[in-house]
Amino acid sequence: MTDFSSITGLLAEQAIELPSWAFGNSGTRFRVFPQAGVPRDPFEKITDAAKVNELTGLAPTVALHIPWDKVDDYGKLREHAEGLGVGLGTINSNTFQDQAYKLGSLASSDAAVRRQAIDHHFECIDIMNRTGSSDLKIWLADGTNYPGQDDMRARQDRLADSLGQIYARIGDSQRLVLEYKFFEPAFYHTDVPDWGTSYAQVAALGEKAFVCLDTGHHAPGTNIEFIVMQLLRLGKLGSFDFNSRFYADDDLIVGAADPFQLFRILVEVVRGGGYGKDSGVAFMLDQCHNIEKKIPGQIRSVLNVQEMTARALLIDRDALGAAQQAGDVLGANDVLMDAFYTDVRPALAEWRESRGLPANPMRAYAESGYQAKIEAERVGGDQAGWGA
Ligand code: LRH
Ligand code: MN
Ligand code: MN
Repeated sequence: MTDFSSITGLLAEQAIELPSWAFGNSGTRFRVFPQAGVPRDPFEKITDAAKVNELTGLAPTVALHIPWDKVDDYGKLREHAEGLGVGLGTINSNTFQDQAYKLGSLASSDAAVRRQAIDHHFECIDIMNRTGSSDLKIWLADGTNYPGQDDMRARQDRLADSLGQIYARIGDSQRLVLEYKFFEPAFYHTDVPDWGTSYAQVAALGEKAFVCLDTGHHAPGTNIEFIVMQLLRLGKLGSFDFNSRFYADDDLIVGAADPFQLFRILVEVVRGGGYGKDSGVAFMLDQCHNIEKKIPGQIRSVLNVQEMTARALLIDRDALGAAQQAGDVLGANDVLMDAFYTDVRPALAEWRESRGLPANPMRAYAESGYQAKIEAERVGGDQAGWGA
């Protein structure tokens, strides 16, 4: 197996964007459980995200969701972030909460509704220009609940037209990433249900448009690493929304439900050139911590990604290639599993310390007194967005 010391340079390049909404109150459609100490505004969400970065060195940017993170002065928000050593990242649009979008947004049959949704994206691009963000992430709740409810083909055409108008505003150093999800909130058909549809739409837009793969957005049993391989092969994997799930879009801590799947995904990321600061593939979390505390939830998440990345980087690629070439079925599988079963935690702890980071960021947070401080100081924390 590859030696740990030979992968630290690559590990040092790891950057995982945190979602601002992970720090706010959240829940399911049955119940939101408010927690003490949650942020009262976008500034405090960024303060918490910066804490995660301070203790892990892994999370240099924070994704915003508009309008959840709407502020009067984005320059001030940016300064606040930069003062804490982090930057503002992806801008996520939201066309799933306004009543106007009941029957869809960019794919709606109502031209006025499409106009409203397109204008919302123009506003998001204006915000990106002020925050210095490079990615506009679009996820659409568009779809239908009943067969025959609307013309699926016409919806696809309207979607293409709306996306084209938004794409025309994307700056030279900006990107549009289109996220797919197989169902929910629409239950019969969804307008961007899978990677193929997202790929078809972004390929038609041009070279600044990419696919976003949210790991929780597939049917059970889907081979997600195959999709990762294919999108990298096609040069269209723009970003990940990492989380884990047992059943549907559970938004649990990444690597919690199926660590082996996370490993297999990262193996394909590394294999396909999707890892590293110049890869063009953005790593993000998209999670909610409904019952656990938010900040340690995020720390656990970035550490899980780091641990699995280390294991994926440890694979002896030469031995793997030789076994594959020789048709050695079990030998090739052994090479992969050797890396998967390697406990990288002690080596990572030592390496963190050598870089002035806490060996155990979870413990460092628990001992920092930060949680008690925010619980005492902040009263009336914000919803993550849902049920607000
Ligand atoms: C949709 C989604 C999308 C949204 C986020 C809050 O399920 O994954 O990325 O922006 O949740
Ligand atoms: Mn997502
Ligand atoms: Mn989701």
